[in-house]
Amino acid sequence: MTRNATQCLARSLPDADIELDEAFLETSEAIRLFDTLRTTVEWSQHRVRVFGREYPCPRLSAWYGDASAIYRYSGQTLQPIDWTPELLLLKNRVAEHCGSKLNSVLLNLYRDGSDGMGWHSDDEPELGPEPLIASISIGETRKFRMRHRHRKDLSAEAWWLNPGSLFVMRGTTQRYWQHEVPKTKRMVRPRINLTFRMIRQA
Ligand SMILES: O=C(O)CCC(=O)C(=O)O
Ligand SMILES: [Mn+2]
Repeated sequence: MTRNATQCLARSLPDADIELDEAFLETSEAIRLFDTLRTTVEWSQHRVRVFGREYPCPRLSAWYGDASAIYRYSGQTLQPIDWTPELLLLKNRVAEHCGSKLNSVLLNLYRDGSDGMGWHSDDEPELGPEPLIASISIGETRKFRMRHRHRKDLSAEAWWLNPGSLFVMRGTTQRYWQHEVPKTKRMVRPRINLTFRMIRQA
């Protein structure tokens, strides 16, 4: 789909470079992709290390990509699963849209409102100093929030990420901002998020 002024919403945040395309995927494609990924992706519950203790992440995840895209984060080493045809096609479309090379994708399945992702930045060394993170949402619409890491005078920002949307973060966004997907007490259906990334080996 071609970009136009109504679909591409960029909120200007200091020290950040972000862009939201609310209709990157057609509605029917977003529905079909959700059903395919829900049943074919090798979902597992990753673990996270916090202050030396390990906890199961409140969501299911999967790491796909080129064989070289080994990702170390939160005390774990993720070995990529080989691209499926639909993930590879989607990765190539996103890379072309962003004008950037991408070699991997982290998928997250938020089964209900008790699944979420806490405040963090995607700033692991293998992503490089100014990583591009390109995030597609399908399934339930969930809130996505950002807060500046140092500037307490700035309030947190929130977006509702609709199915089919593409949210892109570039440049210094990860250095200065954190993001989260808060848990919710509302009854919500499952959501899948795909964050395409470029892993650079040291
Ligand atoms: O689910 C989302 O929208 C965000 C996912 C995310 O931040 C991540 O995978 O690092
Ligand atoms: Mn993230």
